[in-house]
Amino acid sequence: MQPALKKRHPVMMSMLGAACAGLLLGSSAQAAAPESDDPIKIVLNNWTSQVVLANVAAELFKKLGYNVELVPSDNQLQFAGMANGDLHLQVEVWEGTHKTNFEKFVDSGNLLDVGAHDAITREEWWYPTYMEERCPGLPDWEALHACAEEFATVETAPKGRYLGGPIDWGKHHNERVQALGMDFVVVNAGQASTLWAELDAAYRREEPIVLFNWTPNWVEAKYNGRFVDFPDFEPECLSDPSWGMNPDLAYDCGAPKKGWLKKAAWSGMQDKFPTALALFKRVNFTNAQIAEAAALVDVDELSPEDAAARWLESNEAVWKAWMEGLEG
Ligand code: TMO
Repeated sequence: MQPALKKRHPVMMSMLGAACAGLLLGSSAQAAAPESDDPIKIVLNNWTSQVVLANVAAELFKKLGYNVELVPSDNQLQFAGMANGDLHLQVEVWEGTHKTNFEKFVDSGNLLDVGAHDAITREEWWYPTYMEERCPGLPDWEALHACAEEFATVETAPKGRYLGGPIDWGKHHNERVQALGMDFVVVNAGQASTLWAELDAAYRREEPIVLFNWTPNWVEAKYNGRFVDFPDFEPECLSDPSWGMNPDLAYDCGAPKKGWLKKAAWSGMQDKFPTALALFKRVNFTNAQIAEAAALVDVDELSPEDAAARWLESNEAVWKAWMEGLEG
């Protein structure tokens, strides 16, 4: 497509639209999108649904005439980047992964909490259901602890191996193992795909495995399994060592069982990309929509870009409602 044509069209339409709105409603017309040709910088993280839905958001902003750029960022450092305007928005802020840094920069005033999705999340240790015969009492964490040796590998024996996610997910699972006195060693996968490769290999042979997983995700549709129940989460568990069953250490609890999923944006979007921000406020994913986005790549093996296109096709009524009244 020719950039010159692509640009002129929305501007002309917006002038017409503004004139009509002014005549009919007597309102002062807001400049229509795109208010700036600078790219909206959308953060990419390192799990599948986030990458697909970041691409979905990019396509929606493009429909409004914006330029976009997808920028990979560290899970914990991204919030400083969005607060200072180097990055502009993030489609999936998970309570169990991001809460501390997200809230720190929202409190600073330069990062917007753009609201919660309908999706309810959980990020926790997870095992295939066939382990329940070998470890009576699961999903309770004390039953897992009692059964630790079942999960031992050459590198962790006699302790069990817990396969955690990439370090930048900031899970503090080592601290949890220490605080709860569990006979487990945390081994971190370098990337999410390692989790799924190891799960698949173990599952096919019904071998022991306990690993990090979350919902919404595609895993629950393909494998039978359950999250481990740890002592219930409360914020004080992380900040106050005296809270919980270990009086000397923090992190003696699980992750939230009904966590939130939010959206974050640079506060400067209000002035620089107001229509894009108005759209982003309406973006609202359900558990099923997020699981679908992940499965398109991890099960159906589409590229993230093709998955985003497919997702837009199968959710057209959903995103068209978000766009209503915002197109020039
Ligand atoms: C943020 N994550 C979905 C990887 O737990």
